[in-house]
Amino acid sequence: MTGADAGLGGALTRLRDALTEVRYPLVLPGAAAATSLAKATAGQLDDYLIPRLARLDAPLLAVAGGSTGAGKSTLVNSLVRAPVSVAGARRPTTRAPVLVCHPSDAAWFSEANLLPRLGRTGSAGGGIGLLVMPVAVLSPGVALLDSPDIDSVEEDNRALAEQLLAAADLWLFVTTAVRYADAVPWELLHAARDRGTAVSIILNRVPPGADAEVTPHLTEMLAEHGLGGVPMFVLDEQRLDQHGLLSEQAVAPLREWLDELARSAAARAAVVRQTVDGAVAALTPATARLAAEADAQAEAVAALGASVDNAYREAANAVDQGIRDGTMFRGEVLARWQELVGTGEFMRGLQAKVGRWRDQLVSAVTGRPRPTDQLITAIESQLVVFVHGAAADAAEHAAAAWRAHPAGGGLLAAHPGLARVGPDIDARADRVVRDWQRGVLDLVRDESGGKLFAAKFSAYAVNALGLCLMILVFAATAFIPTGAEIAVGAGATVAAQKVLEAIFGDDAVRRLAERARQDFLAKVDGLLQQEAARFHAVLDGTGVSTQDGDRLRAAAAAVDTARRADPISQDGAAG
Ligand SMILES: Nc1nc2c(ncn2[C@@H]2O[C@H](COP(=O)(O)OP(=O)(O)OP(=O)(O)O)[C@@H](O)[C@H]2O)c(=O)[nH]1
Ligand SMILES: [Mg+2]
Repeated sequence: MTGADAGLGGALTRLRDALTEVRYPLVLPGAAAATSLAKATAGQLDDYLIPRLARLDAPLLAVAGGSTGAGKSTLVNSLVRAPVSVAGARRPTTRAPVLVCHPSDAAWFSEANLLPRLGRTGSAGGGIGLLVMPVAVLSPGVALLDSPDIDSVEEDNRALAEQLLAAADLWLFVTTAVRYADAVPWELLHAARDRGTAVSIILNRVPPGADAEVTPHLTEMLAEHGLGGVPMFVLDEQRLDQHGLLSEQAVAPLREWLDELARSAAARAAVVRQTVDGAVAALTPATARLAAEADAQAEAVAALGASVDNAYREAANAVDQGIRDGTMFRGEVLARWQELVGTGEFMRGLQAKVGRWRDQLVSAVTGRPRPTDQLITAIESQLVVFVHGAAADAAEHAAAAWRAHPAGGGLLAAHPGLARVGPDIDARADRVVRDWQRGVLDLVRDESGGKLFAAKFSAYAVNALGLCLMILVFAATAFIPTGAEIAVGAGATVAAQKVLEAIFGDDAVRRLAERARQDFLAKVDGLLQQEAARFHAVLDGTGVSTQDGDRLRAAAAAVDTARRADPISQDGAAG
C-alpha cells in the first residue's frame, strides 16, 4: 500500500467504508442503537478524524455546546464582540451553527475539510448549513463554533449538536448555575471523557454570592465523574450590553486562555492530539459492539433460514410418508383403478393365477384405452392436490417460525405473501407430476428393453404397466406378503404387484418401484426448494452478510495497529 492507502489515514478510511456498508435491517434489540452508532461513527470519521489527520496543523475548532439557554450564542458573540449568532429568549434559539474564525483560517473551514457533509451557507439564517464568519478580533489558529442545544427537544437540533461535538477538537461545555446538574449533558460529558476529548467547562450566569457554593460543588462533581482537572471558567450573572453581549471583562479569562492556545502551536497540537487519539482509540470498543451486533444479525438470518429449511424438510418427509401410507391410493385414483381392472373379479381372483390377471389387465388396457387416461389424470390431480397441500403446510410452518422470532415478524409483515404458497404452484406441481409420470413410463419401457411388449402391445402395454408401477409406489406397504389380510385398496395393489412381477420378476419390480418413488420425492423436493427459496430471497434481500462482523473487526484491528505503529504526531499527516 502506498500514499493515502497506507497508515492510519488509510485504515480509518477503510473502517469508514465498512461502517457505511454494514446494515442492521433485522429488528433485533440492539439493531436501532447499532444503526445510529454506525452512522455516528462513520460520520465522525468523515466529519473530523479523516480530514483532521490529514492536516493536524490546521486551525483548532472549539465547539460551544450545552443546554438551551445556557448562553452559548451570547458567549460566542461576546468573545468576538459582535452579535454574529442570534441569541434569544425563544428556546431553542440556535438551529444553524455559526463558526467564527480569523480571516486567515476561513478558507480551511469554508472549503469543507471538516464537516464536509454539512453544507456551507452564505448568511445567518441561510439554512441548516454551517455559516463560516471571518472575524478579525479572533487570533488565527483557534475557531469557535456556536452549536444548537445538545439536549434539545428538537430531534434535528440534538443530532446536529452531536455531530458538531464529534467534530470538535475542544468542547467548551457551557452550563449555568441553575442547570449544571442536568442529566443529559453529563451523559455527553461522560462520552467525551471516555473518548478523551479535550473539554473546558464554562459555568455561566452564576448569581452574586452563589459562586462560593456552586463552583466547589461543580468542581467536586467533575472530579467524581472522572473529569477532575479540566479547565473551568466561572462567569457571573450580569446585565448584557445594548448588543446583548457580556462585558469584555467578564469573558477576558476565557479569551486569554483561547488566545494562549492560538499563540502556542505546541499547546494547540497537544489538544488536537488528545482529542484525535482519544477518538481513534474509542473506535475499537465502538466497532467491537457494532461487529457483535452484525454477528447477531447474521445469526438471526441463519436461524430464520434454518427454520425455513426445517419446515420444507418436514413437508418433504410428509410427502414421503403420505406416499407410503396409502393416502394416495383412494378416492378417484382407487375408483379409476378398480374400474380399469374390474374390482369384483379382481377381489375374487386373488387366488387365481398371475397369468389371468395379466391377461385381464392387458385386455382391459388394449381393449379400452380411455380408462388408462382417466387413471393417469386421476393420479395427476390427486398428486397435485397433495403436493400443493405439502407446500401450503410448509409455508405456514415456516411463517409461524418466523412470527415466533423477534426479527421474523417484521420480515413477514413486509412480505405477507410468504405465508402462502408461491405463485403458479398448481401449474408447477402439475409439471412435476407429469414429468414423473413420463419418467415412470420410461422406466417401464427401458426395463422391457423394447423387445417384450413394445412390438406386441405398443404404447398401451407400457401405459398399463407404468400405471401398475405408479399404483405400487402408492401402496400402503410396498410389498404385501401373500396370505396377509388385505384391504380393498391393498388388494388392488397386489394385482398391480403380481402383474409386474410376472413380467419383470420380483427383484426388478422392487427396484423399479423404489426408483419411481425416489424420483417422485426428488422432483417434489425440487418444487419445495423453489418454495423455500422465496423465504431465502427475503433473507438475502436484507443485505445481511455473515462477513460484516469480521470485516468490522478486521478494519478496527487495522486502525489499532496503525495507531500503535504510527502515533498521532504533531507535524504532518499520519500515514
Ligand atoms: N442577563 C443575562 N442574560 C443572559 C446571559 N447569558 C445569556 N443571557 C440571555 O439568555 C438567553 C439565552 O441565551 P443564548 O445565548 O441564546 O443561549 P443559547 O445557549 O445559545 O441557547 P440555544 O441557542 O437555544 O441553545 C438570551 O435571551 C440571552 O440574552 C447573562 O449572562 N446575563
Ligand atoms: Mg444559541
